[in-house]
Amino acid sequence: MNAMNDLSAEALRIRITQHLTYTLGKDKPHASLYDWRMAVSYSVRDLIIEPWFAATRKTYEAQGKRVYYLSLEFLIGRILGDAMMNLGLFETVQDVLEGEGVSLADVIEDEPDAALGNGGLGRLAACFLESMSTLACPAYGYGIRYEHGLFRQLFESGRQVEHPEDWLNQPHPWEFERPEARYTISFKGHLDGQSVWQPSETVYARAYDMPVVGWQGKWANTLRLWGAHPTELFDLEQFNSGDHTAAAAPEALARTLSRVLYPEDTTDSGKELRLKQEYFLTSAALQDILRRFLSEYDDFAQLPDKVAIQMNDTHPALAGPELIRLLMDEHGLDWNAAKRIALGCLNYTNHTLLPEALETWSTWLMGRVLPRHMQIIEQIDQEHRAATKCAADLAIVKHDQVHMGTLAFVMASHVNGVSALHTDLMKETVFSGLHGLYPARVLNQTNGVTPRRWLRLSNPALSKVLTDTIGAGWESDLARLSELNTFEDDRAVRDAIGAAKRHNKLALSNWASDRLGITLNPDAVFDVQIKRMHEYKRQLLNVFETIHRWSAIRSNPEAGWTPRVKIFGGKAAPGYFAAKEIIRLINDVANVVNNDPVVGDLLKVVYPANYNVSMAERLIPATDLSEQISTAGKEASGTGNMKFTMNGALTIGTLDGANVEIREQVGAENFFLFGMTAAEVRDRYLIEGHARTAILDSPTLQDVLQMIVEGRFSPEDTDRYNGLVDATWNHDPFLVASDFDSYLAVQAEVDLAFADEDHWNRLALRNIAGSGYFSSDRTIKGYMADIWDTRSLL
Ligand code: HBZ
Repeated sequence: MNAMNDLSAEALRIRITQHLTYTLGKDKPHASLYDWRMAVSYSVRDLIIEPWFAATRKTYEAQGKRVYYLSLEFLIGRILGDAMMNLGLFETVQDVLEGEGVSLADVIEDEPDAALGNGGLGRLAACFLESMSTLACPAYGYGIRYEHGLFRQLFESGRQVEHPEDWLNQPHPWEFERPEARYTISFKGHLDGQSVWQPSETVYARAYDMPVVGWQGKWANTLRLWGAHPTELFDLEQFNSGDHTAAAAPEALARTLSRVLYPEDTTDSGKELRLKQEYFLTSAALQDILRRFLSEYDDFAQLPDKVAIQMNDTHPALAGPELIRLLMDEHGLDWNAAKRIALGCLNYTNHTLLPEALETWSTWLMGRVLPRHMQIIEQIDQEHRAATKCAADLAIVKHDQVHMGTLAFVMASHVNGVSALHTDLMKETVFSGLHGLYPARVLNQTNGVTPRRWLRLSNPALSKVLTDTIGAGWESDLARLSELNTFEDDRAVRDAIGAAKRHNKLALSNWASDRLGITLNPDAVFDVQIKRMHEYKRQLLNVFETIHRWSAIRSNPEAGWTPRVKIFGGKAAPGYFAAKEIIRLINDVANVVNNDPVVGDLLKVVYPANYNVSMAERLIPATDLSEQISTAGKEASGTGNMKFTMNGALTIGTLDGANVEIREQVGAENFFLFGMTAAEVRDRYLIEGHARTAILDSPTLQDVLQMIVEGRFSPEDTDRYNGLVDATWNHDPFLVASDFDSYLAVQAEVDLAFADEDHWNRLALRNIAGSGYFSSDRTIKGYMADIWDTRSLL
């Protein structure tokens, strides 16, 4: 069934021992956990090389189109377990390590998360890479090899503090450095004559390749990450004369470019270094793409038939001007040809409509850092305005700002949103003008997630139930999960689904008691909200409900409550004050609730620090209730929502993003819907004092806010949340107050439904059965057919 299954445990044991001995220079009695992890990783990696080479050979032979996915973020997570699972090696490795007295779980846990992303956008890119390999779609991911990924979150007295992340502190066994794949990236300087760029700063982009293996090891693509290196060598003369700092300056300057990931998510940070990072990635990727193209072809007119470039949001939107520049200034094409070819290759995915996330750069900064690109952008803009006779509002450059969304839109063949609702809203709101000018350009590709990592790897208990029930093969054909529906009335199947969930909840409880010293009641509803901390995602609504529940239990502990465990996870951007206040409030509430003997086991609040991909893999399989409660119209899609559904959690959610499609797929009666629609939200904003009105209409919410201002959760500092409560009364930008009562009512329905265990298992079954649509394989097939025009090579 699978190329790697033939490998015997003995053969693998020999390979691992050889790496331990000859790569790591350790003998078994002295090998540490790290040594074992490295030896196992190298041994598994070796087995990817053959399919990787074979895929490259087939791609060259087919002479077809290649896909290039440009993204400032790839939130990959741990690699070893995923590679073992895709190669079908899990049991074999386990056997070998058991024989050596080493725990596979410990080995897997020893690997740091590759956190080269912030949240949804970066994790989507990682799921897409895996699906492109599974589908044998010839593709490269291009990104930056950040030395420090997303910061490590700690809580000090309930407050978030950020610590640097250091994943490259240890050798990274999955990458291959390619010193020969190196490009010069230029900045600043001036234009000679009309438009000959004389840059004053240069760095090298050096390639580091990671193989990305798909399901059953049939295909592997490459994730190529760029590291920045100095072009000027170390100044020995200065060093010898004693100025050690000045001697190292060029090196320091270059390396800052790939030093850290910007921790902002759905916000625009507007820093010069960020612009340089965006250009660094884009230019290196495009130079590499053109070099590869020229190694096989000689006529650039063919480029759009051989190359599809996907811009993951606007961060690589300099691809338009940069491709024009390379074709003109480096390869001698004229303007019209260069622009036509660039447009033919480029596509743009939008991930958010939030105004604060739409990137702009001042013409002053753009002109200083990239003078030639500023000139090209002006010309693209002039032609765009002349050809469409558009209103001034739709220009790329306006009020001395370059609008990257408009630039990306104008320079793309296809522009897509990430859920049906989001794409509709793009057309109706932020991009309505541009959509009117280019009506065939916008299309939808609803997001998906890889079922290999998010079900098979992270939830072996449920995976076994699925295979036992509907047979093997659902991992690469997730629509088959709908076959579960025919087992809805089979009590044994419902019980098995319930038992798998309980198994995962117990595992999570053990982890929570080891790591957080808190005991969780496995009979409680495990109610989970994990995602970036942002006001629009409304963690605040969830805390308010928690406070109400605590108070209601206290006033009548014998009322037959369904026990709850509220779990939160997520990081706030370091400068996002409002989000950080919500973090602190959650921790303060947890402190009071968890130490209240009156509520005891009926309510617990857990907020483990440093939520990341590995923690998601632990939490999602153990979740009963998935919180997807953003203000309608604000969450472009969501992808966590899909992972939960696949793992048999029920959703409490608004009609936002992909929740709409999840509800359609699983059936409205199996989904806890509440809150205003996007259209109602739009109307509500027009009502002056909407928050005050809603609060005055809700005695429960008044009580909750009162408890907070009285300092019930911050007795040592009773004024701590005055600002937050005041903002809720007077601003409430995401309509927490207006949706509060509706949310409470549906939470009560959840309690009732959960009390009937067998009924709940039936609802879980229907959710799993309806989740097949949300495989990223389906999404990638959509991109291949509608945007890239590429075919699978298997
Ligand atoms: O992209 C997320 C959306 O919020 C989420 O709904 C969606 O599921 C996911 C994948 O499509 N967006 C992001 O993670 N980040 C951004 O949209 C973003 C935009 C501009 C920035 C930084 C981040 O400057």
